[in-house]
Amino acid sequence: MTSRGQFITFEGTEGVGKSTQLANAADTLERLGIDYIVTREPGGTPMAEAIRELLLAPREEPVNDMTELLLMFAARAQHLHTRILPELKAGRWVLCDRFTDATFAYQGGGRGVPAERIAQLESLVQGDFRPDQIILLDAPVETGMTRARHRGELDRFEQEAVAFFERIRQTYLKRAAADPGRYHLVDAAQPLETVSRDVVRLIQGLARTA
Ligand code: Z5A
Repeated sequence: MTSRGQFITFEGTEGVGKSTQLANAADTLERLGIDYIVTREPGGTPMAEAIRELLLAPREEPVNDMTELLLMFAARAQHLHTRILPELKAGRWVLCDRFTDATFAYQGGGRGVPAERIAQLESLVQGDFRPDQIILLDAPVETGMTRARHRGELDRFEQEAVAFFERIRQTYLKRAAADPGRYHLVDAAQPLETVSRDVVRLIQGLARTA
């Protein structure tokens, strides 16, 4: 019987290096001969990617917090049930750039939606399903912003002020402190080679114990 794959998510504020370290983790799994897929939220399927475009596009019309929250979970329901769960069941590891921790951090910490509301939607969409391991890349907000903002036009989230991202960072850190068995805090302010080395070691450790 094929054993279920591991669901590993990468979290953190803007520009901390999630995409870079996800690629590094994928290379590590490749070298270890472990089957995996790489995906992201919001997104990961054609329909969920269409919802991502709706969510990220800057627009004149103010976006209601509940609209944003429900669209995040609509995209997640599609991604989880049509892609993530089948891949895990087939024995592949799933490396995902953001998941529900981002909702607690951005819509909860950032926008101020009560965590209990988010937890209700989490149960509705996911049942008991949660990431096996969460790699939280942490760096001062300005460090990430400086790294990310060479890219030109800012999306709707990137247009927010530093204080918004500060609340997000603190929410992530609190969640990590409350569940140290599942969260792996990586100091993402270090030079790229050092962060990459830390992530390789982490993934190697997870592969040994999976
Ligand atoms: N969102 C939400 O609100 N609620 C939710 O539930 C979910 C998401 C799931 C899209 O996310 C937006 O959706 C996001 C939150 C919201 N908005 N924001 N902000 P996204 O993940 O696609 O967008 P992002 O957070 O803005 O990611 P990013 O800007 O692409 O950053 P990153 O992936 O963390 O960083 P990177 O691309 O790997 O690295 C950025 C640059 O820094 C790049 O040039 C690297 O070469 C460089 N880098 C990386 N590491 C280092 C180190 N250690 N030193 C120096 N330079 C480095």
